[in-house]
Amino acid sequence: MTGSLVILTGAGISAESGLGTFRDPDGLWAKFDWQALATPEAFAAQPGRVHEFYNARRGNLAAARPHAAHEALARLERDWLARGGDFLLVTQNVDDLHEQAGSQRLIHMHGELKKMRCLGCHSVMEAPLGLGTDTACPRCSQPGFLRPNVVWFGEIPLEMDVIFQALETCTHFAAIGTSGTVYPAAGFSQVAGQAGARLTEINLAETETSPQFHERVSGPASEAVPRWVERILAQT
Ligand code: BV8
Repeated sequence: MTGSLVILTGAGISAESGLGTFRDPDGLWAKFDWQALATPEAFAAQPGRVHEFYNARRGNLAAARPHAAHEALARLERDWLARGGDFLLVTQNVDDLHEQAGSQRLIHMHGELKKMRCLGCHSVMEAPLGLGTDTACPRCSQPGFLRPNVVWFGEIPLEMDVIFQALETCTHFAAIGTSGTVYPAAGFSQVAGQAGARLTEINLAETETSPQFHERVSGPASEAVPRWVERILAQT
């Protein structure tokens, strides 16, 4: 019986692709104030500054490539589905490294850095590297209505109904490269645990949510994730 697998990833899975994490000592929130850059209030107050912050990250992402952990999760999805199991990868990350590695059953609960949304016509489109307050919407031509298509603090994450439905019926849940500090994602292990799922945490270090997990796999994602994927495929 293969069962249903839900995997949650965070910034730690992209760290070895050269993208910064948020709360490590050299992380983004150590250098920038998230309250001044990653909230709707910040965007309303200083949209140009917020655009600059996301343009710089979009530029970094253009040069980033997936590594062995992203590839292992794409392989796990293919093999797990081929065996008749159910599979969902939920990422808090706004990069597109999971897609680049071939993952398809994927939800970006915090949005996507390479996309922008028009507050005028509500279209979601690919974002240019240099998005600004004067950029006109390619769909409705209105200038000044475009924002990064990411979920800021205080905003509702995407596809929460699909995510909770999967968590409430899963048999395995794994959290990879996330500090377990941002909700509602940090509460997912509890929901899966209440459904009787086996809980695995893969991380370089202990996290606030480590005590909730049945199993911990320690190490950098590029080594720990392929090792875990081989093991879980051998077990089922
Ligand atoms: C919501 C997108 C209601 C943008 C992000 C007060 C005011 C306002 C809100 C709140 C408040 N108090 C609490 C809240 C709720 C708030 C929240 O949780 N705040 C925290 C700070 C307390 N949450 C929200 O506002 C969310 N919305 O609650 O709406 C609701 C609730 C339920 C249902 C419906 C509606 C919205 C949160 C989304 C914010 N947007 N990002 C952007 O990217 O700029 S959050 C940001 O943090 C990223 O998405 C990131 O992914 C996420 C979590 O961080 P991590 O991914 O875990 O990264 P971190 O750096 O923390 O940790 C890295 C980990 O990797 C570490 O453990 C490290 O050991 C490990 N690691 C490092 N290297 C490696 C590694 N592991 C393996 N290998 C390695 N090589």
